[in-house]
Amino acid sequence: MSRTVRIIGVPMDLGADRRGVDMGPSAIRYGGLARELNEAGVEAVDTGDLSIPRAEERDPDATQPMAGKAKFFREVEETTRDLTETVADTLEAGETPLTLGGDHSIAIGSMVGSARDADVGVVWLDAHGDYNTPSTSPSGNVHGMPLAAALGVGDFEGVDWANAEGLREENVAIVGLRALDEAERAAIRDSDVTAYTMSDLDEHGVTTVVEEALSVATDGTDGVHVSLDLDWLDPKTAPGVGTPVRGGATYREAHSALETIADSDAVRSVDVVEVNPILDEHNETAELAAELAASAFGKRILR
Ligand code: EXY
Ligand code: MN
Ligand code: MN
Ligand code: MN
Repeated sequence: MSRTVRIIGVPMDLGADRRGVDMGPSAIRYGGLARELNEAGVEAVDTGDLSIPRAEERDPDATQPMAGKAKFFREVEETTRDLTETVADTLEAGETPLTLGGDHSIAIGSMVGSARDADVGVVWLDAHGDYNTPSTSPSGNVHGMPLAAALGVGDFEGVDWANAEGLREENVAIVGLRALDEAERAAIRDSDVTAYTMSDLDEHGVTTVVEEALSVATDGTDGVHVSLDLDWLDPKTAPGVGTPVRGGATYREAHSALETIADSDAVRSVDVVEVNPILDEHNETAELAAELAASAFGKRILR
């Protein structure tokens, strides 16, 4: 039986400093997402975009319910609640959610929704750890916090809308890390999250590292949530992102990683985030995002 993938656009830019990432879902669709998914042999249906408030109409500091700083916290909560329902309903209907960002704060909703009625592991492909909390964040930008939020770390403990019920640190693997803030580094080291840096990729190769990450994420779980931040790739290959960091995954490493993930047959839900068309060159980062999503669902040259 072929898989039905439901595309959910989340044009969210309130979790990041650079405007433009809200155009990501359109750019990825324009970059050939539906065609790519069909070539992967899945049926693609498109829900359209969730509605996101405009930054100009909101006060970033209106709600700060905890210590520290988290800009647009109320709006992030609204969007998270909305996406949580959409993702959970999609899974309940027997379909696979593919959430298009938008900034990475949207992954809170996709993880909470995916792990509502199931035990879920996470493979997090990102230059960054996204493990800050409002108290540790140097920027106050929630796109640097989604993993900590979903895992209930620090200030996020007991924040019901942000905590992913069926997700445990032991089943989270970050792959491709190369930029961490000081407090984030300590928090990840103290946690039961497994973190693979770019040096691990250098040393062992992408396939081995991703296979290990998958064994972390599938251990005792019902499936895997894959969160692909395009800044995981090297900025030469994926220039259209708001927080580029040199020394990332190459084009072939990225394809290989997502193909390995598809081979596991464990994919439950997927995010593709942080594509910023304003910073992109000829939509190439958005096209790459579409290609990599298809690889995650099994697209192969000989198929
Ligand atoms: N660690 C930095 C912060 O928390 O502000 C940068 C976070 C960037 C998050 C990106 C998208 O993955
Ligand atoms: Mn990220
Ligand atoms: Mn990132
Ligand atoms: Mn291949």
